[in-house]
Amino acid sequence: MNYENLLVEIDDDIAVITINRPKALNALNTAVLEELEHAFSDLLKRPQLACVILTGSGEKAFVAGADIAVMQAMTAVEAESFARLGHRVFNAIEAFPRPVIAAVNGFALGGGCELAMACDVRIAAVNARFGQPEVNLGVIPGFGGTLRLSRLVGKGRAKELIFTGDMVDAEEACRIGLANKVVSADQLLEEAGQMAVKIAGKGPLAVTLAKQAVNNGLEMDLDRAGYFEASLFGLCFSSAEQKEGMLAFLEKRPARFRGE
Ligand code: DAK
Repeated sequence: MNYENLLVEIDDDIAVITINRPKALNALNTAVLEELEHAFSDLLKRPQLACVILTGSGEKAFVAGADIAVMQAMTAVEAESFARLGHRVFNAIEAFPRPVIAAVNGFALGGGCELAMACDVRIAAVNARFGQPEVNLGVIPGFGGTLRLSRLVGKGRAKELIFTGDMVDAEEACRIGLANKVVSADQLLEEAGQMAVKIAGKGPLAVTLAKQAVNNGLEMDLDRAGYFEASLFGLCFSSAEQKEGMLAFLEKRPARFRGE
């Protein structure tokens, strides 16, 4: 499938999606959001897929936010529907059954930071900058930033970032839990690829269920989350991969989860 604003490369079991509007620092307009929604829904049709890497084109930006030129003239009704589209797409990425790694290659601001936070893991290039600068524009984060940032870095830090609109660099993002690791810009895709390959070698159902357990468990009280986790743990035992994983351990050999 060809897209106007995305590059999608699929190499066996790993997909790389690159948001490709470098002249506007990959800002998110309706077309980009709809294409992202379509691309992720298309990837659902590939049962062999192990992992997705999401990045931005160019050397400057992952995504510099929602497209300000588009938002500037919106009515309240249009703004609400734009925000709902963003929520729908980001929720689909968060719930995508395979891990999604954000390779943050520069500015991840506003909607760009929110997009990175909808991914499971954020690997930041040294030149990455994260922030929620919406208050500079007279709006609040509209694609889940108030929700996901406070869950990732805690309420106090999230409020500071959202109220001041300040950017943090990659090291600080890593220190506060917004990024998982910092790497040199020229190693970013390599590092993301290595993590994807590592994940691809694990039990695919186990990885999918682990993602569900973490994402859903965080929204439940501990009793319910524990019950949910136990159910998913039980479900693992209905799979061939649990048999293979445990047998391989006992036979002192690497597990073969993908029938190679
Ligand atoms: N939208 C549109 N174009 C953008 C853009 C953006 N977010 N960010 C950059 N660009 C464009 C610039 O206009 C410029 O275009 P030309 O002038 O060349 O045509 C080009 O990208 C290069 O940008 P600069 O010339 O500004 O590059 P610099 O290196 O000088 O600065 C920068 C880079 C990232 C610091 C700067 O571009 C910047 O501050 N950009 C805006 C960052 C920002 O404020 N991001 C947050 C956007 S607000 C909601 C739904 C969603 C949201 C809120 C509410 N509801 C509907 C309720 C989300 C809001 C946001 O994400």
